[in-house]
Amino acid sequence: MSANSAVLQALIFDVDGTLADTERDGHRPAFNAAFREAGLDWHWDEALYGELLAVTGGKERIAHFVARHRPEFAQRPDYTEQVAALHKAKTRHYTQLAASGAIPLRPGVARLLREARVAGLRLAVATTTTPENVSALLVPALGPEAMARFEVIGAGDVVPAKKPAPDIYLWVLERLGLPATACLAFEDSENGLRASLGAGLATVVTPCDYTRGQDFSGATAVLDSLEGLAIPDLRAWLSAAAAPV
Ligand code: XBP
Ligand code: MG
Repeated sequence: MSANSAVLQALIFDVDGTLADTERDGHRPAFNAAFREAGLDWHWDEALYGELLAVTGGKERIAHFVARHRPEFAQRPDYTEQVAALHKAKTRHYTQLAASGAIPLRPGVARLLREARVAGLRLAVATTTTPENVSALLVPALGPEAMARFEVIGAGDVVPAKKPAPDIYLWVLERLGLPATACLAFEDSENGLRASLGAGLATVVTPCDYTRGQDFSGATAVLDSLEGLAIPDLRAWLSAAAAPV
């Protein structure tokens, strides 16, 4: 083995768009339900939501929408509390949707997680969504032990700067106690890829409906799905990514 070859020790997964089509099946409907419940006339249709996804983080996305489309709402003295309350309600709607089984995992995800565990790879999550959304998605799909499969879960506001900042990946790497060269990241979006590459991680991208067509330059591989992907492929890609050019 050459001094430059890297040994794969951990897989770090983005959640939204990567493990499931959560923006389509969960987040957008949950935002709209929260707006309706609050008596607001806001409705994010698919096209608008596609634009708003440029901003990661639900609270940040609401604030971005207000700045662009409802600037008068930001003048309310309780504006910050209103955004927090809307986001809390949105999370409640999202977790209810997920618990009902309405957000299936993408093809190949459950199998790859299983095979990774059998192969002795460590698993982690790096996401901008809230920790409760992660378990709400994974427990119905993978069973009650789902969360215990992941050694580190980096989620939500544990870092102040969300993707495309690399902070959440750096936070996860530090807790894993591993260098980026021993890990592979899995992402679905340009923002996510910028975050993982910024942390020095070789990254496999599986675009979802909302992110197809984005710029994935720098990715180790861009695939339709994780279906058919085997652990030896991942080991080979990591070695290739670490090899001198
Ligand atoms: C996911 C996001 C999140 C979700 C909403 O990005 O951008 O904001 O849309 O989650 P990534 P919250 O997949 O790159 O992590 O409302 O819970 O913040
Ligand atoms: Mg994503």
